[in-house]
Amino acid sequence: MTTARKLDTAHALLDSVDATLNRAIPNLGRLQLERGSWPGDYGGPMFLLPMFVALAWVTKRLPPPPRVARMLIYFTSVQRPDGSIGLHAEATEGSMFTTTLSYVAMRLLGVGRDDARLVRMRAWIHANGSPLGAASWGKFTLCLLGLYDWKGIHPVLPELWLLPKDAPLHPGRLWCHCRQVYLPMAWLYGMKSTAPDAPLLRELRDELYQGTYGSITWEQHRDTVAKADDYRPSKLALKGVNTGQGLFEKLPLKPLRQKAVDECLHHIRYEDSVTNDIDIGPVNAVLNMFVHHFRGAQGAADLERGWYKFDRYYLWDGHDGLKMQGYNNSELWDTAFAVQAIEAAVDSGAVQASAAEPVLAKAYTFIRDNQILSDVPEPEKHYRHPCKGGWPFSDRAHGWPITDCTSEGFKCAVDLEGRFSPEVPVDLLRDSVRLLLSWQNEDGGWATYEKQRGGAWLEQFNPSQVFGDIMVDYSYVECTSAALQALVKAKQRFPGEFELDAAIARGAAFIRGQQRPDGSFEGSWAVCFTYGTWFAVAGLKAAGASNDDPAIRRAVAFLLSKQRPDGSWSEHGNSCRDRRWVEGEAGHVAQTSWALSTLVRGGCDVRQAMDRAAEWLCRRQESDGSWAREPLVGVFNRTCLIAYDNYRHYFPVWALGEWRALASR
Ligand code: LAN
Repeated sequence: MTTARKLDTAHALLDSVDATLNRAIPNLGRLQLERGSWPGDYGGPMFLLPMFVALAWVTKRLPPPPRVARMLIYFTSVQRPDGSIGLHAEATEGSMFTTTLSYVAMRLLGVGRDDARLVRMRAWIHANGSPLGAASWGKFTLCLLGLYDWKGIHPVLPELWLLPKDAPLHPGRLWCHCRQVYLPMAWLYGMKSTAPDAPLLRELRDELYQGTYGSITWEQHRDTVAKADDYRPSKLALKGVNTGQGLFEKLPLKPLRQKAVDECLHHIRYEDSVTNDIDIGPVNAVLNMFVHHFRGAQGAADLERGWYKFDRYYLWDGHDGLKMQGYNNSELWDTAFAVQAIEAAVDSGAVQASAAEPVLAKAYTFIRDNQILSDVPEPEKHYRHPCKGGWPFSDRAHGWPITDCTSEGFKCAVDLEGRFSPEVPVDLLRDSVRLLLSWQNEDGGWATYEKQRGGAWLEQFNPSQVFGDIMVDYSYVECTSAALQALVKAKQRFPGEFELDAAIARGAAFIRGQQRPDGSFEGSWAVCFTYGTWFAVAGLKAAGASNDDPAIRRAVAFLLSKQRPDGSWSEHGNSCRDRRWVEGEAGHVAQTSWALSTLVRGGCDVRQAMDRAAEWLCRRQESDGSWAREPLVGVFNRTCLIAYDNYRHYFPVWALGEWRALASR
């Protein structure tokens, strides 16, 4: 190519990136809610809606027919060609756990046993065993409905909550999500809470177990698990503990049991109260309500008060039907990223500041109004870390602060300081810094909600089968990078006020230690290596790494090796499950954005690779400034994908903004 032609194409690309950004910002403005955040579908996990339906049926609160019809559309749209339902909406194989629960849910919603969808589901269940092979949370849910016998699951002892606080197996040491799921489970198990029998349940027992229900030797099936549900097979250590728990369960210790379930109930009601009944996540949102239902008249007010959360927060009517979401929403997280993306576009010179101002103003309001202002009452007694100054993933009403959400919220609050009023009070910014420092783990990294409280050895007792790494709150590359970026900002904002250098150095060392031999970093909360590498490089750069730092060079080389001929990147969701790069089917906008952004920040010297990525992102934009929906890109606990519906709207803006700043230099 002649120099003149090269210049022409370079200009053409700059023009096209500018046009793309100037369509994307108004699009973000259109999608923004009045309160300043961005709404989005947070579906994906397939065990949630069935659990909700089971609760609605047991409590006689089934939704009105048009809503039921939308739920059935959801089950229909995610049913796999072989008749099964996967662990998440886009799973490449069926799961006994979710297929059984979905089957039950559709029947409870009024679908007849001869319905073609159910016939296919049943055929899959029987061809792959029976509900005896469902993963433990599936069996547990079936127990609540009387569709599985309590004798057929390992005990979930409420007495564990009476152990001395320092005991290695005390639930207070567990990752808060795990703790908050097993808490209502312990109450429900302790009480063996089961819905009263009903004709429909008798039919279901027949259909699911092909008439054998009465003759099952339940105790023998505690460890029975279908192949597809056995991601983390039970370890010997767990088997030992389970045998011990089984013996304990046989002892006649009525007063102790009462004391233990009362203790559990105290913590359940506390969790409801500090989250405005939203609860930390979707599973305890449902299980806590089951508890209140089974408490009878005593729980009626709690159930009544908590019920509103489902319609308002957890149920989402999306493009593929009505589902239950994985959290009450993802608004703080989305807003913080949208702000940084828009800032990058403006800083690059492509977008007029005035075009972005109204969007940023509203977003700032949302970030300000959703910072957590106080600690929960008596935190230590309830195994809670302080909260004041933190930011949640969703909103203040939810109330649980998270390390990386606090970091992203803090970064935005500082970046936009002085531009909009009223402002985040400076003392609350200081509280965020203190909180971030208080969360740093001994290994130098940051976990999700709390400091790591138990050893990794606890993972041997993971009873879930379908999820990996749920027992303790480990340090993660993503959380650590976000915290580092925030602390570096804190250093500029509050010079000399905090001891930050050592924390930053230890955090950077943690990230370095996570690099794989191929130069990549594994992501834990989105798919997968493009995400982890994006965070890792951002963290190392913030901590002062130069572009010729070998860790950065190797990360960049890794990404270059994965670029597709069309300029994009694409990782299949199974990368997380298999813990290795699995190439996706088609270029992915969010992943391409993370990769492009990493190349720019990492000082990639292959300009052509970055230009092809930028060009690809521009080409993929729709005429209204949006990007089309793409495969699920969020993940948790290695196996379960979850939607981040707004990633496609702001990550390309961020990456193109950064590319533009570099290209016009
Ligand atoms: C989330 C959502 C937010 C997410 C980020 C902040 C994006 C991440 O950087 C840190 C981890 C975190 C907080 C996270 C952890 C796992 C959650 C809570 C979820 C993916 C939403 C739903 C999921 C929860 C565990 C689902 C219930 C299932 C269990 C195994 C308990």
